[in-house]
Parts: sequence; C-alpha cells; structure tokens
Amino acid sequence: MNLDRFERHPLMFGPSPIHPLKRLSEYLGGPQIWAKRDDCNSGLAYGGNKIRKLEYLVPDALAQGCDTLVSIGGVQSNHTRQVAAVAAHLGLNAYLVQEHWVDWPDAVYDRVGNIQLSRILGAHVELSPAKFSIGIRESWQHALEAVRRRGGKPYAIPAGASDHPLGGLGFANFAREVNRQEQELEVFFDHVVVCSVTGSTQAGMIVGFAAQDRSRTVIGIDASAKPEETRAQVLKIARATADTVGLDREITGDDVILEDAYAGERYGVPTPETLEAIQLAARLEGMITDPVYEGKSMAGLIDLVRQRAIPDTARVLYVHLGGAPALSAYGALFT
Ligand code: 5PA
Repeated sequence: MNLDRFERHPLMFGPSPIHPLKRLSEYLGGPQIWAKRDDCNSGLAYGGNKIRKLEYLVPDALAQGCDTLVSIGGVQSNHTRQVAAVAAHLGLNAYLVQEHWVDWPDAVYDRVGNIQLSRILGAHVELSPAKFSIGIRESWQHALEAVRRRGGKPYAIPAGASDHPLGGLGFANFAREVNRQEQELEVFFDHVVVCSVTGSTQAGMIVGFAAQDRSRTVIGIDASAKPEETRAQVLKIARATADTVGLDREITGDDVILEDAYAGERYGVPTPETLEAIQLAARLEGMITDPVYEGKSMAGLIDLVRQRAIPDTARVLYVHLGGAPALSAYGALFT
C-alpha cells in the first residue's frame, strides 16, 4: 500500500488516543475492550471521523483553487458540522444542505447540536425536505450550481465524505496509526468494531488493515437501517481505495462484515438497546456516545460480547467516531 504519495493536510491533534475500557470489560465479563477516540481527535468543532477523512480531501480542494466546500447530510449531521469547521479553519466558505433524514419530535431539533455549531461556524445552512439516502442528491447539485452562479468555485464533498475518490484514504491511514500505537502499547487488536453508514470509514480501515501482516476482524455495525446499501457502498469504496493505494490483493465481499441487528427500524432513531448502551458507556467509563451512531455500535459491541460472538480471548478495539454534539437535539430521551 502506498499512501504516502497522497498529500495529507493535518487537521488533527496527532494520533487519537487509545485507552482500555476496564470497567466496561469487567462488567461484560468477556474480552478486553479498548477504545480509540476519534471523537476527540481534533480541536476543530469537537472533531470526529470526518476530520480524518478531510485531511486527504483538503489538499485536492486547495490545489483546485476552490473557495467553497459544499456538502450534505441530515439536520443533525456531524459530517457537515466538521466540513463547516474545516472551512472556517482554512478561510473558505461552507455551503451545507441539511436534509430531513430523521423525524424526531424534539422541538429544538433544528436549532441545537450540530446545526447550531455549523451556524456559529459561519456556514451557509440550507434546510431541504429530502429524505434519508447515502447517495448523490439533486439538492446537492443545486447547491453546487448556486455557488457557481455567485461566481464561487465549489468543492463537492458527498455525504460523509464517502463516495469520493479520496474518501477511503483517511481510514486507511488510521490503520497505520493503530499499528504504530500497538507497538508502543504492546498489544494487538484482533477485533475492531466500527459504526457504518456512508461506508468510507469501514472501507478505509478494511484496506489499511489488509495491507498489514497480521489479519484481524473488522466488524461494521450498521446504523443506516439500510444495510444492503451500506454494505454495497463499503465494498465499492474499499475496492476503489485498494486500487488507489495499490493494495497487493483484491478486496472481496468476505472482507465486509456488517452487522445489521442494531440499527433499529430507522436511521437516526434509537432503540431501547441504544439507550442502554449509551448509559452503560457513560456510567461505567464516563464515555459519551450518541443515539444515532455510536450508541448503536456500542449496543452491537455489548451484544456480540454477551453472545460470545466475539471470543473472551479477543482484544477488541472499539472505534469511537464522534457524534456527541447531536445529543442536545435528543434531550427528550433523557428527561
Ligand atoms: C458517522 C457518519 P461513515 O458514514 O463513514 O460510515 O461513518 C458513520 C458514522 N459515527 C459513525 C458518527 C459519529 C458519524 O457521524 N455521519 C454522517 C453525517 O452526516 O454525520 C455521514 C452520515
């Protein structure tokens, strides 16, 4: 794998921390569980997994002389908030299309959390009635046109910075980072658990870990509630990324493990198990997860350990991708 031929614009503090989740591991009575904290990887508006992906898109945007980052997500998108922060940091504009991905009754849903932060960060925030999809959208094309009409030069970033030629590189690099930290910590994580929706986080990891000598199991936990679409997108991005970085083997469907039992019926709506997982991680570890993404992947981790689907002898790395800024939009859950 040759990742070094791609320019990376550093946006993180450095490697994100890895630490053991001792009380959670003891409580579950199974394998040793550790966390890698991409939820606090950067000083840019609380950070998260998109900051890591954007490290590889930013040099491309700057090289093209673009002045506006254009992107798309739900009203409480973490991704668009991170695009807004990166734009501010670089002195660029951000144009965000926020779609109606989730029906959620909290009265302040479109005023607090991520969307509030994006507004504070100075992004142009446009609300759109379109429903949840991880694909390319019409409203997004309109946004690109709007920027052009005003004489600006847009840089198009798809949902989750995923379906983009450079979208998988950030998490391929993540795999190298984990490998270096493992040497320092003298530990090897044979199971990696990660939340998946638009796919390039898991896809990048699959490629990055496949380039290493020792094999490990990357378990994606679907939070899209459309697992077939997410699985197909993970495979597509992993294959394209493998090609881009010159991985010396094919990526196949067998490389993509996506557990579909934890998303509940709908994207963005937590299940009782999601809430239990959020409370457990908070009360045992002081670690905050959210009802849309990491609460679901934490619920998946807990259940897979309880079922012994992850063996007691495993060393598990739970990858925390961020998302806590959405919590205030879900205030009603915790009253
Ligand atoms: C998101 C995504 P992928 O989209 O790369 O599969 O990552 C899933 C994921 N955890 C996991 C958190 C906290 C996330 O924010 N969020 C999206 C967003 O618009 O915020 C892209 C959907």
